[in-house]
Amino acid sequence: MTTVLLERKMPHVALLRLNRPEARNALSPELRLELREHFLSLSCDDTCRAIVITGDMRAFAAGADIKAMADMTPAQMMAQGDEQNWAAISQCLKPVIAAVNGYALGGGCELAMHGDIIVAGESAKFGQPEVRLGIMPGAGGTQRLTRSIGKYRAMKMLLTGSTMSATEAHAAGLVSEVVPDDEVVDAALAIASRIAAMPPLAVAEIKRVALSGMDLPLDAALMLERRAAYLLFGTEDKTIAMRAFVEKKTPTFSGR
Ligand code: DAK
Repeated sequence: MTTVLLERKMPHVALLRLNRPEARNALSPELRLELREHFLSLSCDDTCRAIVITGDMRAFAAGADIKAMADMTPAQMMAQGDEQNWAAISQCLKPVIAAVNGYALGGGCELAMHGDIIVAGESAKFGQPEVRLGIMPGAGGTQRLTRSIGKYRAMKMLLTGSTMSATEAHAAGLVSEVVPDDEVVDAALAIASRIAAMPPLAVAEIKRVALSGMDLPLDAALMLERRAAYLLFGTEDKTIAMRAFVEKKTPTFSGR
């Protein structure tokens, strides 16, 4: 069975649906591989300018597949090379919007945090319950959660395995927008569609600089920003956009 479904519902937007509803979309090794293949292929697909990733109404994803991990040794875990699967997502320069309904736990919460924007349904729940299984997050949970919501709220979740509601996650800065449960995917697609209408090179540079800059000292990050900003003055889309503004027309971007 295909564990990740790709839908193209609107121009330039790809929708990836995790498809293991019977296992609350637990991230099996097969699913992680399929996800990686989709991201690698969408990354170099010029017809895709934004990616929405979602699960179903009960679960975005309930984490790594515990049944598949239960008997694994450290060597087997390492041999899986799971970091390559996650890198395909984190290194994708197309904006990624996570549309979260239901549970986003463990690797599921980490997957949502690989998104640039997180849209959550009112009933969504976020958490890193790995500690209860005697393990810990391994796909960025201790780092991305702490950087998103701060040490004290993150530590409470990481050390107790407690969950956060969508409203709490929004207040803490983990979620971009909370909407009624049945509007989550449409809201995410609407954001993706707005982004897809922007000049793609500008979008890619903004994503690259915003994310890379977060890990740099401010001076270096500002330098990176300036260089990228200068670079965009050389694009065809900058000329198209500024001319359209002056002539009061709607621009159509070339992606060059
Ligand atoms: N893995 C496998 N199966 C799962 C699952 C999971 N994470 N979550 C749910 N399922 C399965 C259940 O076993 C059940 O299967 P059957 O019994 O029907 O065969 C089915 O999905 C329905 O689950 P429930 O009956 O429990 O459904 P409920 O709606 O009552 O509860 C729940 C939903 C999500 C609250 C509950 O299922 C639950 O607590 N699930 C486990 C959540 C969890 O602990 N997640 C963290 C997993 S550990 C690493 C990278 C990443 C990671 C580790 C290392 N490296 C690179 C080193 C990540 C680790 C994790 O994510």
